[in-house]
Amino acid sequence: MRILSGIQPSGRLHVGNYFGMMDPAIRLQDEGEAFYFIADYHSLTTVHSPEELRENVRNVAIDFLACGLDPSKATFFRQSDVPEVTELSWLLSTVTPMGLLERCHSYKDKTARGHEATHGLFAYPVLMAADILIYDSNIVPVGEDQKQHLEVTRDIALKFNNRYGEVLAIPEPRIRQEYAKVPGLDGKKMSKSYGNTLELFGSEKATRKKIMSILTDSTPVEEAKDPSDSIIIDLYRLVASNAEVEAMENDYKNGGVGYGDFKKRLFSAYWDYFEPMRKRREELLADPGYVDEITREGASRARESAAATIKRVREACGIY
Ligand code: AQP
Repeated sequence: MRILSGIQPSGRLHVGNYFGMMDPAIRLQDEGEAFYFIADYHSLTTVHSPEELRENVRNVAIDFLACGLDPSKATFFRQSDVPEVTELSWLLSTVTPMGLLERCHSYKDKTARGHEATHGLFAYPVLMAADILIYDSNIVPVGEDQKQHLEVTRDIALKFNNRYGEVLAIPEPRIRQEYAKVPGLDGKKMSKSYGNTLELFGSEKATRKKIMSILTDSTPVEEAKDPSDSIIIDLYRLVASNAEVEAMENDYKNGGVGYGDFKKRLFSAYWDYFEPMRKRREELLADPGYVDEITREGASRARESAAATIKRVREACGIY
């Protein structure tokens, strides 16, 4: 079984990325042949500074390894180190109906938020289909926001196979429902570009400040509060034990505890949860050559697999 997933170097990774994609991907590396990549071609649609892109790529590599990606089990590489993927993207675009892309929420959402309406942003799902199909992927662990793009990938693969024969494997998304859409500090989907994230490896001071600034209603300390509609509890649930969550829910219902106290508990649970990963990250930061070596080796393995698919696809289309 081939498992594939990618993450954009469009900013610092956050707990939404972690619970939606990184943690499931790390768990799956024991169950099949895992291919995980840093989607730098994709992030060019929103990151326009070369220095920032290089820095982001480096941080994503270090952060993913720190979180538990094991290069002896998973192939880890940069998308752009396998340029065959852009060739496949073109070949796929010749079978992709415009209507399929016009229906995609992500393009509308990003242009509505002020991102430039470029062809790259519009055609993003085709490159994503190529990312997945070029490695004959079976399972793709993603957050809920990528579900539609996975459906587009499947439609494109079926279109291609209808035209040229059974050339491409049809992938399945793997979405962990309980973490499908991690909320940001403002209650909207946590997203690098919304400025509402809880970073995985922010400094202690900045993280505490972010958590303490979560907006709450003005219910006084002594009064009961509603635990069913609380960002603090939603985030706490990600990093605390069931008993701790239950205790916080009871304190909400019983009154007598203020939001400031709940936020302190959230900070402390969050900080403890990522402590081992922070330590591992420090070690990786001290050994930059190691990280480069991992992604270089990963790229060479990924490229072998991509070359075999491209050969098959070219032959199917009549390009020799
Ligand atoms: N809030 C989230 N909850 C659950 N999963 C999430 N993912 C992202 N945000 C959440 C999942 O993380 C993986 C990598 O995402 P990405 O960085 O490649 O792009 P994205 O989904 O667009 O993430 P962002 O933070 O929202 O980035 P920007 O702001 O740059 O667009 C994906 O599997 C995604 O589902």
